Amino acid sequence: MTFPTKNKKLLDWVDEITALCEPEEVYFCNGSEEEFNQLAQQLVEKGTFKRLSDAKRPNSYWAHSDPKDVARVEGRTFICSEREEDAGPTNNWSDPAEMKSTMTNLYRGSMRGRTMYVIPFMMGPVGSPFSLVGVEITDSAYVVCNMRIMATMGAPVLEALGEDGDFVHSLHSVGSPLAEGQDDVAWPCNPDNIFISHFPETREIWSFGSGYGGNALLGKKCLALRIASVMARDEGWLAEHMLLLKLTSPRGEVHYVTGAFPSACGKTNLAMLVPTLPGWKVETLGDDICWLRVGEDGRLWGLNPEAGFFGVAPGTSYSTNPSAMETFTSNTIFTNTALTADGDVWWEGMDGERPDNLTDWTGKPYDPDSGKPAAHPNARFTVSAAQCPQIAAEWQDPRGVPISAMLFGGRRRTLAPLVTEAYSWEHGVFLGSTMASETTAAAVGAVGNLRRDPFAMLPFCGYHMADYFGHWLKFAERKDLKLPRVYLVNWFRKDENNRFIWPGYGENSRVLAWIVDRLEGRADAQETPLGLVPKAGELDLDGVALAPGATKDSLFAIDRADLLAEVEAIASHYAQFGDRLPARLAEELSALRARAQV
Ligand code: O2Y
Ligand code: MN
Repeated sequence: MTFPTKNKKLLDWVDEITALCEPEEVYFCNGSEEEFNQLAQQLVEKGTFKRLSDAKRPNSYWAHSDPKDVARVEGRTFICSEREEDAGPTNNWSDPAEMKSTMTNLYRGSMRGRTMYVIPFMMGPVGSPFSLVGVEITDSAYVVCNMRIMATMGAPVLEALGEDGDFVHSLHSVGSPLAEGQDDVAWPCNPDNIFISHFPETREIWSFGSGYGGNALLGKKCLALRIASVMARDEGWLAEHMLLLKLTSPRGEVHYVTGAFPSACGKTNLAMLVPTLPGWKVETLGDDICWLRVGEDGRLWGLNPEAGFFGVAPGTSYSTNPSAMETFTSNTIFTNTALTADGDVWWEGMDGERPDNLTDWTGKPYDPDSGKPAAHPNARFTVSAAQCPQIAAEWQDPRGVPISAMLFGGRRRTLAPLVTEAYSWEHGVFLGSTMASETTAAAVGAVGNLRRDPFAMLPFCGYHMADYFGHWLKFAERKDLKLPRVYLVNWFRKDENNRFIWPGYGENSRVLAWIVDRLEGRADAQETPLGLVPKAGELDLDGVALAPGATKDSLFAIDRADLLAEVEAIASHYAQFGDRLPARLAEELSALRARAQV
């Protein structure tokens, strides 16, 4: 067999995995459209894909997974650092040699009867010194099709790799070998043996048993966050779970803003916001991941390493996210949505009435009286970011863009004001390290539980979380830097009748406008124990539809008892880190306690 590369490390690795996994054949992906179409057609013939109506959604496909393989699985995600203490209390740790031994046994013969695909891919734009090359070996054609949308594949990657370039070894098997003559299923997987393992010291990813999303598209959470966060620690940059947007004011001022939000806080909606405030413009650069490096000008420059969106479909509509709706009108893979009788997709929260005669996300006729949703709550669309009508022209600028402000957010019924500005970078790190969000039906755990999710990185930080806090704090030691300002936002405050006070969506542009006014030195702020909030009249609330009877105070008031309870909750959150918690964060907590007691 001849492969289109002379890279010895890659050729040797392909040989090694071929010998281990024993595929029927090996196919080296070139990333072309023709290749995508051929694989998609094969998936249609196998029953994994159904081609949607070309009149409704040209060149688009629908897939539904095994019901036991529908989401990222945090409980089966491992950080296999040499020393357990380097994974920290928020990660599942396993000894790397033991994990490799366990998984080698699982991989042995795991691709029998299947094609093994070799996918050279790049995270980040071609030509950027910051882009990272990986090679994913997988036995899933569904993964190849999704990876082609989410990352750069093909000739430019092999060129960047050269004859002796290194790459992140990313191995994936659905773990479902086929015996001679055995019929395949539409969604092969091995849900009883799922392992999503990361070897941070050797920069390797080994994934087994799941064909779904972040478990299987290894460039995304595994490489661009877990492995990249370790590289970033070692090399002095940041790999963050953040959206990236461009904001232009009516005066023509341009500011780039990042935002870290836990699941179910409307991150993709914010990345594609359509402002209600006249004259303001938001353009999208990324909806999930941002890599940040110090530029020659001392500013942090942000880059979205992904080429596409793997977004949650349910709840997306022309009223919540018109840009997303326009993005996936064609060339899209939908997974675990419902299917309409006329060959289109549907989900709960889409505009209009629910159509009759749906096929539900399991592939069965939908029974509206079942009380169950037709689409899985974690149903997804995979689509190229280039199709987004508000994508910023510079979204693939190899240098990235200079960041003016960072937003941290969460879903909090009480306490957290609509917007709070951090007193300093260090205070911003404190706000990030204590981020929390109330869980919804779409997330793990009981509904309404407060889950601490520092920097929205709880499932994605590839090393000890307290060391990660320390890494963020180090940026403040460099006096040559012009760091972004940090803001905590909360769109989800509720009144005593359990109604959201703030309308959110496009109205969030009012908060962004205040932030720009702060950056431009035009708006005053008022000190509170939690940080700086808009002074009376500084946040434009003209014509905004707050919940009945609500006022600005309903969005900003800080209840003393809630605050004191929060101080103690943060103290117990921090306790898990023991001596490894940076002293500066303990000081920030003491300062908050003192401010709360005044
Ligand atoms: O793989 C999944 O089940 C989805 S998780 C996901 C997908 C896209 C963007 N973000 C996330 C997340 O959990 O943060
Ligand atoms: Mn995410």
